[in-house]
Amino acid sequence: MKTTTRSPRTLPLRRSLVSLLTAGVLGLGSLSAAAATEMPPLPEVKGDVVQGNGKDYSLKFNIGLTQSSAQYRGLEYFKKIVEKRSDGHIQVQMFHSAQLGDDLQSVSALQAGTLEMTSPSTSPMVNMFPQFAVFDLPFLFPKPEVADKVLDGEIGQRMLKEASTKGLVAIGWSENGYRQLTNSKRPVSKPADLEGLKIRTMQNPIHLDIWRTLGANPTPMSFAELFTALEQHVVDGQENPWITIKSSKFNEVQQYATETNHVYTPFITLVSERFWNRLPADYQQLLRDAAKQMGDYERHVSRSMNDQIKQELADEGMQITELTPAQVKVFQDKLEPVYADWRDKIGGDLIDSIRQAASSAQ
Ligand code: TK8
Repeated sequence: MKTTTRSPRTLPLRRSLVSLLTAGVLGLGSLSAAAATEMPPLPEVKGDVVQGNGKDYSLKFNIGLTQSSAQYRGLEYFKKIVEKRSDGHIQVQMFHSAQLGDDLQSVSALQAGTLEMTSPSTSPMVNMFPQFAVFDLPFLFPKPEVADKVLDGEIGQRMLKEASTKGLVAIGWSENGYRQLTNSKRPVSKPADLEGLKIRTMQNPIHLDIWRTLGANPTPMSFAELFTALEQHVVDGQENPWITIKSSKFNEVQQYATETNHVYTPFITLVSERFWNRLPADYQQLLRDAAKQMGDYERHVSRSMNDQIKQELADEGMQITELTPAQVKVFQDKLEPVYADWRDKIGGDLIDSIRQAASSAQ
C-alpha cells in the first residue's frame, strides 16, 4: 500500500528527538515502526465489462483527506472497478488532501464542470441542501448499522435524488464516521472542561450550536486550513473521527482526545452533471455500481480500523479520555436544547422517520 512521507513541517521538535533516540537505541529499522497502518485488502472486481459507446473518458476524483485515509482507500477501489469494467475507456485520476480544493470548492468545481467527482462531508453542504442538517444532530445514530439502515434505505436514497440538482448528480454514500474531540490544552471529560477552548468546527450552523451550547468557543473553518490552524494555535481543538485524526497527523499538534462520538458524518459521492450527461447510460450505471461498492468497502475499512487507530494514537502519546455512559449522558442532556431548536427547522417528520428506522435497526 501507499505510505505518505512525513513532512518536516508537521514534525515537532520533541517528536524528532524521540525518533532520533529510538533510532539510536534500536537501529534504523525502528523508524518504520510508526509507518502507515495496514488496511484491509482491495477486493477483487466483480461484474462484466460494460459496453459503452467506444469513446474514452477521463475523470478527476478529488477528496479532502490524505492518502492514509479510509476515504482514499475507497477511492482506489472505485478506480479499480471503473477502469476494469469499462475496459480502460474511463480513466480515473485520484487527488487527495484537497489538492484540487476543499469540500465546498470541489462541489463548485463540479457545478462548473472543471472537476468530475468528489466526496464531501454532508455538513458543509447544508446551505445548498438543508435536509442534510439532520445528520448534524448530536447523537442521532447510536451505532453504525443504524446509519447504514437510514442511508441505504428509503431516506438516504430519496436524499440522493433530491441532491441530484444544481449541476450535481449524487450517486452514493460512504462514511467519514463518528467524530471525536481533540485539543492541545487539557483533558476533557465534561462540558465544563470546554470553557474557553477555541474549537474549529465544520462550516455548519448546528456544529456551531453544539460547541457553543457545551460552553466552548467554536469557529468554523475549512478542513484544508485545519492542520496549520492547530499548529499555530489559532484554535485549540477540533473534532473528527480517529482515522482522520491519525491520517491528518493532528496528534502531532494535539495532546488530548476525548471519545465523544457526538456526531456521525456521512460522505456523499457526487458527480458533475455536465460530465454525467456526456456518458452513455450504461457508463452512468457503472459509476452508480462502483460508488455503491466503494461505499460498502470504505465503511468496512473505516470501521475495522477505528479501534486499532485509537490504540495507535494512544501508543504514540496522545492522552485519550474514554467516557462512561453516565458521562456521555451529561453531554447529551446539555445538548437537548440544540435538538429541540433544530427540530422545527429541519422538520420533525424527517427526524421521527430516522428515529423509527433507527429503532428497527437496534
Ligand atoms: C474532508 C472533510 C473532513 C470533515 C471536516 O474533506 O471538515 O472536519 O470531517 O473529513 O470532509
